[in-house]
Amino acid sequence: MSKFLPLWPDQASTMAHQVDALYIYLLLVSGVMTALIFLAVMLLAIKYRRSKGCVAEPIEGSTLLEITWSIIPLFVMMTFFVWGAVIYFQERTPPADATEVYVVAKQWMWKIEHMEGQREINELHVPTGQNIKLIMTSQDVIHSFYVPAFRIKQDVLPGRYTTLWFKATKPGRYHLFCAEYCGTQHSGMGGDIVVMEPQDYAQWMAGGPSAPLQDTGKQLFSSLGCSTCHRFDVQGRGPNLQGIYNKPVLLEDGRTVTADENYVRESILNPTAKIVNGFKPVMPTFQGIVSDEQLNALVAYVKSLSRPATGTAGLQNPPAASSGQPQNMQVQ
Ligand SMILES: [Cu+2]
Repeated sequence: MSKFLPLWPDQASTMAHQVDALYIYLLLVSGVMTALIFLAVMLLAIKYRRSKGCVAEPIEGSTLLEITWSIIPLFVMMTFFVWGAVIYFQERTPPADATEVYVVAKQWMWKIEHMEGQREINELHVPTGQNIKLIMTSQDVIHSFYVPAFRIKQDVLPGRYTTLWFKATKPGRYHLFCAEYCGTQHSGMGGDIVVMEPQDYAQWMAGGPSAPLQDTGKQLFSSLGCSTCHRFDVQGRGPNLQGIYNKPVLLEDGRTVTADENYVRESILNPTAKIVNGFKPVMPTFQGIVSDEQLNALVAYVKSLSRPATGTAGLQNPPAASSGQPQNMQVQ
């Protein structure tokens, strides 16, 4: 039936069934409640209708009755809240093993950057059965990343990162909408999420010549001169960035913040906003110097410094120090 009368979009993510189940439950409970109230109104109107010779009697309220019909529906309605909150927290908390993809929105397109360096516009290729975490920002106004088939939606804001995650379950093409009115061509700001079988995805991924995002970030880290102060061998003028990602950082003013994506981003664009305890506010801003894409690459690189070493780079020999690049030798 759904082919002729599609009431719901495709269910193509692990979250879709849960959201639909809650929605159906909400409709059912609302329907039953409406019917009960409607029925009571009708029956009472008939039973107590005006008839000849009938004299109205004043009725004292019944506290017990009133409490009963308030408390029981309250608990019934609170199930919406509890169930909704469970789904909300699930949708808000990306699994630790999620593959990260950067999204930059602008009027009027979606720019996608994979960690492997693949770039796409208005298309996002993902494999089935893998958790995908989107790290999103906007170059201009507020947009909203909305994929009905996955039952996910998140505002994409200029000046900060917001995240979203999903696990696609069914190969296919699913429409991506911008769900925040963002200017004249807002309605055209769409795209496709292309969900592929893992082997097809691997093939697609192998087709691109791009360098991994963190390598681009590493190059920027060196060419922008970051590596002269943020050193890995000796204490530089800036904090050593190894192992800081997602860890608490003590600030000069006594606060402790978590070094998440937004913290790293802010520290690049507005370095004096949060000064790490023991350091001087000497770092210049990179606002207007790095693009959002370059910022993503830098963030990806800083995050990579906190990952357990893979391949050639050992922990004692972090990527920048082991790469043979001379930047660590220049200043002493
Ligand atoms: Cu938009």
